[in-house]
Amino acid sequence: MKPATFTYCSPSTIEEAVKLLEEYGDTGKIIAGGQSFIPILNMRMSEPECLIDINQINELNGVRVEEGVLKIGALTKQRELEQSDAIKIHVPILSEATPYIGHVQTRNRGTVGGSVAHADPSAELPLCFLALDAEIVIQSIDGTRKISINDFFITYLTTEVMPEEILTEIHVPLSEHTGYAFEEFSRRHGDFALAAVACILSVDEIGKVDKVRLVLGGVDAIPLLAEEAMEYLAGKSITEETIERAVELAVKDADPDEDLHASKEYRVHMAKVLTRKALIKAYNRALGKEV
Ligand SMILES: Cc1cc2nc3c(=O)[nH]c(=O)nc-3n(C[C@@H](O)[C@H](O)[C@H](O)COP(=O)(O)OP(=O)(O)OC[C@H]3O[C@@H](n4cnc5c(N)ncnc54)[C@H](O)[C@@H]3O)c2cc1C
Repeated sequence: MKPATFTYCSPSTIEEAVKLLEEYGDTGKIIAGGQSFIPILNMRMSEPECLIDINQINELNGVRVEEGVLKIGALTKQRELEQSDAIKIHVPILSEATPYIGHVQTRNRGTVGGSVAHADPSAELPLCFLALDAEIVIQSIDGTRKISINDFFITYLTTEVMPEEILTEIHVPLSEHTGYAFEEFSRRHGDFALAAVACILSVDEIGKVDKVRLVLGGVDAIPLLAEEAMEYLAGKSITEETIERAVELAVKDADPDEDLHASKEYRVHMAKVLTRKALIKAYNRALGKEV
């Protein structure tokens, strides 16, 4: 199928883009990398009156560090994230997770902001940004607002970004001596994950867990922040016993859909296996050990 007819606009500044978004409201849609939206248009699951192509807005591009915060422009390509030295140094979980996103070809087009705004619950970047406790920057003609990623995802493919708004940046607070791990299982390389886990963990001077953020993907309508497991682990040593308990707590609220790729039980089982692996890897990295 081909998309329904639309007007094509290509603003070159954020100001022009938000004016268009305001003008068209519900009937205007942003296109970034098009890797998710073009199929949606072709299947006529969305029939916008105006397609607002943000690819000419240079100010939405790039990665920079400012005052202890890593700022990633929404239009930054996933491939750039994968190859960025700043990301490898400051936020290595993103370097570990990005190669799982589709294929080199899709990562060359697909954008960081597009992945976060699209909000697929199996997508790698939303999981990582939730584990990293990121802030999402959103703009409209009324100005800019920041929202914690903890409050950003509403349900499948639905976020706090309103029709008249554009996601402009993702801010990640930087912290030193932090362990990290990203684990994923899919049937074939490049497929969306059947289950995935992102973990950020730091230890105190005697090796007990100081802070931990643990996020499960593919097991709910949104990336699942495993809060009970996080609370349980804080202040504890990582042992066989604490890991087993944390794994059980992490999947307590998991409620995955069943589809032709996997049953509910299988997804939960994989989430447990991956949570265990991620916790051990992140803990060892926090201790400075090779993994
Ligand atoms: C073969 C294939 C395999 C894939 N595998 C994976 C995978 O394993 N993991 C994964 O995470 N993804 C995967 N994807 C999707 C990924 O490639 C997309 O890049 C991503 O989902 C969307 O990013 P995009 O820039 O292409 O956004 P688009 O497709 O252009 O847009 C997606 C949605 O986000 C909105 N949007 C985009 N940018 C903004 C913005 N700045 N502000 C507000 N709204 C915005 C659009 O309006 C649209 O609703 C795959 C895609 C393909 C084709």
